[in-house]
Amino acid sequence: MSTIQAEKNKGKTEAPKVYEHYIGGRWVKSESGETFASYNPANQKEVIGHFAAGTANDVTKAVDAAVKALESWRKMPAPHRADILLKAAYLLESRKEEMAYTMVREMGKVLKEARGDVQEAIDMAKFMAGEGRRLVGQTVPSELPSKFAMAIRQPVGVVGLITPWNFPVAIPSWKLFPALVAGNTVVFKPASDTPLSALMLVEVMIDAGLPAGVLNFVTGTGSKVGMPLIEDPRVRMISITGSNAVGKVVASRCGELMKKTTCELGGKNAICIMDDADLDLAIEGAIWGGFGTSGQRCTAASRVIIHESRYNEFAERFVKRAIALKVGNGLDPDVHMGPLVNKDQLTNVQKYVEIGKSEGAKLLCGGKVITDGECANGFFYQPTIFGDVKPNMRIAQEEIFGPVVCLIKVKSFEEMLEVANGTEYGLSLSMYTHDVNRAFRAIEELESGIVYINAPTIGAEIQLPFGGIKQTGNGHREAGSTAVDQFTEWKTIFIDYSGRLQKAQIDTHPSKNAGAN
Ligand code: UN1
Repeated sequence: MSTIQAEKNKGKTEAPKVYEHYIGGRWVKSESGETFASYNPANQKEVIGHFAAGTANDVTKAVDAAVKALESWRKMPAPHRADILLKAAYLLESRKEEMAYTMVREMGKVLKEARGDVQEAIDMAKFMAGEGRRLVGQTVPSELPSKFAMAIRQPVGVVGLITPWNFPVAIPSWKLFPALVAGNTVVFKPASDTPLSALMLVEVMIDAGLPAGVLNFVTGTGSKVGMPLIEDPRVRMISITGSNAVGKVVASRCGELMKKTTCELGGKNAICIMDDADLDLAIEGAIWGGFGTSGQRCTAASRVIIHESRYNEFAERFVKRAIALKVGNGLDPDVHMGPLVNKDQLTNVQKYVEIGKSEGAKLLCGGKVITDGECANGFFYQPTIFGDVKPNMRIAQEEIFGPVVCLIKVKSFEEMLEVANGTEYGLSLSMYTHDVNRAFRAIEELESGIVYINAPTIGAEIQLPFGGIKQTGNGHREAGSTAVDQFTEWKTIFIDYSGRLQKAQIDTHPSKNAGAN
């Protein structure tokens, strides 16, 4: 099942490979015997591979294996679990190029970004390996003498990870590595658009020495694999990154089942450009934030809110830069923007562009599917900018997840904050200004989990919490040490070594004898 072999499949003579689930330490076929294909979004004629179409029974077997492996895995000292993660970090480094290349073929982002995606997983593996020697608990003074009070972390148990296609290696790593270092066992269902990138991550974990059953991998649809995973009572937690619509279905069902759930969902992020901003810097930031990964990031800067005194200059120069972006196959080093991931995404973007036009926004550039030349067989869309967008238009409120940026003109700093905060999402907001007072007010008042000053909304580093408020998430953070919070349960421990019955709240010194005095 080597992926080097898969790379060779690019050759016209060899048929694309068939890949299997990984359950209980073995590669196994789907019980259904059926497969689904993954295609290159830059060239639909290229099949990346065939993958096992999972069923509820496959999920049951994966959970069986995860349950079986849990006892010894959770008892392995965390620093030893961490050693496996560190080994995985080095293996990821050695396979970085191969994985990045596969990722471009599988989901379309440009090679530099694909390398960044794998790098994010490498960083996360190293960071979480360090957590193996921390997994910090609490020790506090007791209110009673000869009594010790502390709280420790314990694994949640078997956890289900459901991950998206836009960061096919990085996002699984944000979930998988903290889950493993904390002593959980895992059933991992990757997005059906990017099963091979995910499978390569699984191969790395196997090579790093993960014991059988600790990580189980089941490919297939949300309804046939994702839902049975959620429904299995032995799965104690679901961690999902995806759209709001799917996140709500998952969170509601997990709520009914009293299952721990972490949802990392949509965004409608904005770059704010004040009158004193460095416009050159802001334009480069808005290009990277809006069109990086073809706008398919939950952190994408899909709105740019500009002070009226700079609006015309910004709009003119920004449009010029966007038109100059080269769109094409992400493997071509001259290409700035790859395709959208699939036909549905393309249709969705096209739908929003029509909505924008009908709402009265002014199409400044783009707005079309690209069908000529080397783009003929892929899902390519022009970098698209709407001007004169009103904050309440649908294109300025709803997540489009494509290369479409809305320009909104405001009159003041206060109005800028209000517009930036005026969506149902709260992931990433950015402010370009050189006024330190405004910068700090923005930090204080922007309603989002992440704030950037003089940088775009994308590109968070892994050593700090990642996530959002409002409709973006359900109150947790991935990445950083905070990721461990998701994948552990607290156990509070009191050790009384006084040799007598001591009653908290009642015996407490000095009020104990208050009545007697
Ligand atoms: C996402 O868009 O789903 O901060 C994740 C960033 C990346 C991760 C994005 N490090 O843009």
